[in-house]
Amino acid sequence: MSVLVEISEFVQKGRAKNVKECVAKALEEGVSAKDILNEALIAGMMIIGEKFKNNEVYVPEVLISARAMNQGVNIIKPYLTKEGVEPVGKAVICTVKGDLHDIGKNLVKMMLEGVGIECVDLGVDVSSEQVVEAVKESGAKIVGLSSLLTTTMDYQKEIIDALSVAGLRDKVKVMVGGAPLNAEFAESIGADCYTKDAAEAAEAALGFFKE
Ligand code: B1M
Repeated sequence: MSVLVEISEFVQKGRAKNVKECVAKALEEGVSAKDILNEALIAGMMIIGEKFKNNEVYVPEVLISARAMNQGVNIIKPYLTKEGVEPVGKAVICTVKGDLHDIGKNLVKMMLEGVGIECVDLGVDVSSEQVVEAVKESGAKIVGLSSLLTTTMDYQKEIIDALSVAGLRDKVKVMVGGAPLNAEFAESIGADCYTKDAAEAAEAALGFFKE
């Protein structure tokens, strides 16, 4: 069994200690941090997601797997985030109101920080008022919104509208993401960009700062 499959299986079983050991082993074997993230840690979480959907596992198992995945992420973090990169600017990032999913948002934050973007992380269940306030206070040039539920994705538009009402819309680029979204949806709500994963988000954000 390859070490990546092994990690994925330990994530699914929620075995944090084994995940950490195998991630360290994979790094020693020269497997890239990006492959460990995408092909093992996220891959394992996706399988749990499918099982959750089919009622084969329940909330506690999902949380235990998420914890195991995060322990693995902590080990590869220094490899994904280039140390000593010059700060390029600020972003406000959050999971929107009504939504408590933060694993993807945290990965996006980590990748943004990795390319030198300072993140003001507002956490989960975040209102439009909180976003507007944070943009005013921080002077961030990017707002990153994450939604994992079909019932919360429309709230992203409310945040964009609130930024317009506050006179901030043309001062920030709004980036959106999360499993139920796509580029068409992003366009329909007036976002500046949709990216499908954390690595793409970091690239796009960097692009905005270079514009
Ligand atoms: Co929930 N949940 N969940 N859940 N959960 C989903 C999303 C679901 C698809 C599962 C399913 O039924 N198949 C489903 C949503 C269905 C729908 O909306 N149509 C669902 C549901 C229904 C629920 C509850 C309602 C369940 C209940 O209580 N009955 C409840 C809602 C709570 C709430 O938010 N109000 C709930 C609760 C939970 C847990 C608390 C148990 C846990 C969250 C723990 C946490 O986040 N701290 C959880 C989890 C873990 C999941 C699944 C299994 C995994 C999500 C995840 O972390 N994936 C998920 C099933 C699935 O997605 N397959 C599911 C791994 C993560 C790396 O991927 O977040 O997609 P993701 O992030 C990706 C990209 O999307 C992208 O980058 C990341 C990868 O690089 N991305 C961005 C994300 N944000 C971005 C922002 C960007 C750019 C890219 O720019 C700013």
